[in-house]
Amino acid sequence: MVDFEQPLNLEHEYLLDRDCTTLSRHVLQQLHSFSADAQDLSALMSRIALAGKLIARRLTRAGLVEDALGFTGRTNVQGESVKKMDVFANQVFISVFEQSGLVCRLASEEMEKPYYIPENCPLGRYTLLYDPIDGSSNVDINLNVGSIFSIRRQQGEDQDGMAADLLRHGHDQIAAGYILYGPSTMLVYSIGKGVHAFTLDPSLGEFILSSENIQIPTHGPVYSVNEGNFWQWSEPIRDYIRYVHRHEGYTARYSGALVGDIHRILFQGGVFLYPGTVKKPEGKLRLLYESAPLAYLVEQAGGKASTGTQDIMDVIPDHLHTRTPLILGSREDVELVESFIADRRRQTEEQTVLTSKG
Ligand code: FDP
Repeated sequence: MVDFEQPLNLEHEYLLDRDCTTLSRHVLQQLHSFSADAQDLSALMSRIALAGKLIARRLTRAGLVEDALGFTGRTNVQGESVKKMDVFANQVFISVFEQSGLVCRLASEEMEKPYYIPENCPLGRYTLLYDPIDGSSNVDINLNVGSIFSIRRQQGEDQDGMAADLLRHGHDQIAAGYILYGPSTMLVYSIGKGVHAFTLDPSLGEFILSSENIQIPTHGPVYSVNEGNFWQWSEPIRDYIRYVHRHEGYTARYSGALVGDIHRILFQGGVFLYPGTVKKPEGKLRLLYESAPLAYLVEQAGGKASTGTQDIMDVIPDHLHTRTPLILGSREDVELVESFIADRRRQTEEQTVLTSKG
């Protein structure tokens, strides 16, 4: 029998409320609306979450199922060897959006040209840009990997199928985020209203809100870079690395998977660098489905993303798979790297003037 004299223990209500903050509910709460646009965004995020769950499920059993690990023997448009998991994850994103009426076009690292879902195109005015498996060198050794995504509104009819409307700056993104496949699977996203992290509860099969309004510290101890490339970098990047070697309070962390490294920096501060090299000044990372979505997230969290001389969000790609150098993380740390680049540039200019004067 209920004892009405006893004060109610409401702790379980709080827990229940927390367990109920699913991704789709969170999107609608953020937009304070049930408008068609809000419903679209909520449905888009739910489909991305479904892709994340399907990929996470395959990754957790990858060592046990046939044909999950290893290379396909093919190379992609970037000239990189394609892994079986890359192909699987790429197809998962396509499949979850088929017959959704949401996404007309998908563009990814694994496909030379955008992929059209014609039956969605009369209604679906959105394009999904994504890197299905980021950090794929980690797949075969059971270390963390991720998926990166970005959503843009389709501009115009794209009659020739060349997707010229995608060759625009990162401010056009209406949502972006990543899924981290680590000890737990996490989805981190922004729709331009802060950055929020969800953890997959496998018993519910749902992403549940775990951190809201994440703010990246203005400075952090971590610098995350492949130092094996030291002798291929330009002098200012080497100057910066020499600086952190000679000053107390810095520590190196580099996992080989961008999403994992950025996730650490988002929560604990620091800077991630994938600079250009003397031979490849454009660097390795792709703007539209790697650098721009992560820049959008980090800026929403109060951080900064730069090529070293320009904000990543302002860069306009000249083709779908354009690459950029990437320096991203805590505002002060990114600005410090930029200052090394600006100093060298100034010195070189002064030197040129002096030499020309004789
Ligand atoms: P990967 O090629 O394994 O997919 O996206 C490219 C990426 O991984 C990033 O995830 C990672 O940070 C970087 O490349 C690793 O490149 P290096 O091996 O050259 O350091």
